[in-house]
Amino acid sequence: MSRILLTERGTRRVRPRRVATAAAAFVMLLLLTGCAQETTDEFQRLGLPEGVTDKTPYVLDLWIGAWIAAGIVGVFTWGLIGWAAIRYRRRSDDDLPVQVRYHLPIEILYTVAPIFVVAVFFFFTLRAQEKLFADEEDPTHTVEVTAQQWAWTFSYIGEPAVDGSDVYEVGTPALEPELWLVKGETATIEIESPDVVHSFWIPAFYFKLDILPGPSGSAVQSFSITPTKAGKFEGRCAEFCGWLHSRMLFTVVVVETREEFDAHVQELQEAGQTGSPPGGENASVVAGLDDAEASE
Ligand SMILES: [Cu+2]
Repeated sequence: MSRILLTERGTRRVRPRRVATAAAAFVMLLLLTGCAQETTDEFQRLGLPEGVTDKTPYVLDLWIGAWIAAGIVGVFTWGLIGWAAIRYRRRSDDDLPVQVRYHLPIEILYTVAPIFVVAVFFFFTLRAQEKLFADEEDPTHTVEVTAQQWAWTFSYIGEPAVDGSDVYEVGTPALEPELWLVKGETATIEIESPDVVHSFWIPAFYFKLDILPGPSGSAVQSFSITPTKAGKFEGRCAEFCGWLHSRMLFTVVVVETREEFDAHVQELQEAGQTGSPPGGENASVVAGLDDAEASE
C-alpha cells in the first residue's frame, strides 16, 4: 500500500514540470505560427474582424462590455457552484445538509438578479443603437439598396449622371455586385425589399439590418456611416430568404479618393446603367440564370 502511495507521489512531482514544458511549447508555437499583430489584435477584439467605419467603436464597446459582464456573472456562478460542491461534499456521516425550500429571500434574488442583468444589457444596447442610427444631416452620398430574391441593387442617388437620372449597379445570383463608398465621406444607405425579409450584413461594418418588405416606399430603413479604411469587404444577406439565399452576396469597395469613385460612376453611366434599376420589378425571376440552369 505504502509503495503505491510513494509511486503516486513520485508521479505527482514530475507532473508540474511536464505541464510547464507543454505550456511553454504551446506559447512558443503561438509566437512562431501566430500571424503576430493581426492575431493579437483579433484576440483583443474577442474575435471580431477589424472595424472599418466611424460607428464600429460603439459596437466593439458593446461586444467587449457584454463579454466582461458575462464573465463576471459566469465566474460568480461557477464560484458558487464550486463552493457549494466543496463545502457540502459528502462527509463520513451520511447526513444531508440543510435543505432549503420556499426560501423567500433566495426566490426574490433568483428573480431580481436576471432582471437586473437583462436591464443592464438592454440599456447599453439601446445606447449603442441610438448612436448607430443617428441621422446624418448632410451625407455626401445616398445609396438606395434594393434587396430582392436573390441579388442586390445599389442606386447612387444624385450622382451627376448625364441625363440627370441615377446611376445603379445591379447584381444577379451569378454575379456579385459592388457597393462603392469613399473613405472619410459619409454615406446614407437606404434599404428596401420588394419581396421577402432579407438582411443587409457587412461583417467589417459590425452592422446587420433586417429589411422588411412592404408597400412601395413604406418600409425603407436607413442608416449612415463613414468608412474609415479603404479596401474590399464582404457583404451578404443574413436572413434565409429562399432557394438562392446563399448567392445573395456583394462586395463593398471603399476607395481612398473621390476621383476613383467618380470614375466608377462614370463607368456605370457608360455601361448604360442609369435610371430605374430593373431590380425589384422582376423579383420572382431568377436573373442571371438561364432556364436550363434554373430548372436544375
Ligand atoms: Cu436575402
